[in-house]
Amino acid sequence: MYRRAPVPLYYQLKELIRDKIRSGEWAEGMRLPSERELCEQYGVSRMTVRQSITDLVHEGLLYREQGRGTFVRRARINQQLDRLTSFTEDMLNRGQTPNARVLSAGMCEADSMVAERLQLPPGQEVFRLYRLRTSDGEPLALELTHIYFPGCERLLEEDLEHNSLYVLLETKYGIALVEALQEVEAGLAGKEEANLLRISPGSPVLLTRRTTYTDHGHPVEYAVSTYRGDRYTFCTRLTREW
Ligand code: 16G
Repeated sequence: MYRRAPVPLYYQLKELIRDKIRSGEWAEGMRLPSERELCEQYGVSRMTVRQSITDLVHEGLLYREQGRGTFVRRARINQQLDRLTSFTEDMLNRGQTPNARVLSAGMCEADSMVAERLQLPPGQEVFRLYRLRTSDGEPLALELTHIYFPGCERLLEEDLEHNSLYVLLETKYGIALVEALQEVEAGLAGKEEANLLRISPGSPVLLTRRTTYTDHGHPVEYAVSTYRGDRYTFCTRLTREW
């Protein structure tokens, strides 16, 4: 710590902690030394330690557990937004084990939003699937998807807990998924969602709406997903056109 540096002490300590996490010296799930220990170790006041830690909790690098202490959070999931991938692919690419819990599955009448996105007349019967997506046992997202193609009711017989929806569509139903339009918006978790995602009600979430098209430009899927705001970072590469 450099007392004379123009950078405030709390900021220096924060960056020091960030480096320890980045380098892996402080591993995922590790409990931080107590406030008192940190004060002694770095020769700073309790206020300074508190401010650095609070900042890092807000940034999502650390989390507090009542009565247990402060811990290093698991690394966020960096989701690239330049390729059309499924949840299963994303998690397998990270070396993790994806899973799905089907909360409901059935045929329903398309409401005006679903009908518009899938370019169908309102009231058309579509397949509706609501799943909780987990990876290595950790709940990450809720996905509510609507699928339409002639004969989509056959999806009712599929095991969507153990199969990837995209793999089924592409291999068994011969539907080539080629592109999607996706929007991302900020939101807050409702009580039920929070419960399923194991976060506190009112926590920030990332709401995404995806319309997926076949090679003939027909929309086949309209999905609304709720991602945990504390676990996801969406990244995209931007190139400048001259
Ligand atoms: C992704 C998609 C979702 C799709 C699902 C299929 C978003 C942002 N992403 O999560 O639309 O239904 O993958 O996953 O909505 P699966 O092939 O693993 O079942």
